[in-house]
Amino acid sequence: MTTTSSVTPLAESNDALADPATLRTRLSRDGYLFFRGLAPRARVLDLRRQILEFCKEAGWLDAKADLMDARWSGVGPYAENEAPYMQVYRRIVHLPLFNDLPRDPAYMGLMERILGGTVLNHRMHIGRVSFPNNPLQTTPPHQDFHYIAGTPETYTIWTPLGETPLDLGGLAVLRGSHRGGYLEHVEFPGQKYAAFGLGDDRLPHDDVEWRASAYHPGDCIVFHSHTVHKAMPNVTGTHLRLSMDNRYQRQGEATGPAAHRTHHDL
Ligand SMILES: O=C(O)CCC(=O)C(=O)O
Repeated sequence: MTTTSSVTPLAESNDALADPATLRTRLSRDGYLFFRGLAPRARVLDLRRQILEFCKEAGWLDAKADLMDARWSGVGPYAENEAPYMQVYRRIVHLPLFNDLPRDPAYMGLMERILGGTVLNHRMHIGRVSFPNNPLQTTPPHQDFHYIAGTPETYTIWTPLGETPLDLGGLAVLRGSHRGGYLEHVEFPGQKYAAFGLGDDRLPHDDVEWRASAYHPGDCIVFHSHTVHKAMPNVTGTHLRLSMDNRYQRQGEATGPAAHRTHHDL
């Protein structure tokens, strides 16, 4: 297991933003690109506020704390596919900003440079509210290709919706793990969402390394559909972690169902 104290920071690629060839070289070498402050910070924080309003109405937040602090009330913890979670999540998935933000010029422009063509942003946008005190319901190691299918040349952009120190449980990527292609996933009994993943015995071990950083609003990670990644557990005991995953590929290439459906068909 990756502990927050042992994880290697992600390499930043802001220096190559205007240089598509370097972006592609790094992406094909490492399986990911990490950018500080590339995502539209004000819109990211606006979406955080809108999601937290729903969390507050559901009683998940400490009413005495500042809304944007996302301080947990102690109700739950809940995870995706549990009824109280899905009642809130249905509202999140229908927020206009939740559906518009993934097509922000900052993301689309980046993906155009990387893909070198017209970009298709998948209709399936995924939002995550990760509770503390729920380590077993942490996103396990997996490759998005298992869930997305279509062309392997599909990329996820993971965006933290707020300050995300390591102990809040942000994303970790296994650098270099995309090189071996798709790996057979197994079902994890007891996992309430993202139930298919990769145990230690199925992960590549040569020339790979878990990487994660403390994230700020506006940061984002781009990774290949074969790059193994996972969440780190939210061990704060006190705060909710919010984030979003969006997928991009070249227009005209093979698509799987995720390109055309909303998450859970909500
Ligand atoms: O944020 C998470 O917990 C997991 C995100 C993820 O697995 C993804 O972006 O594909």
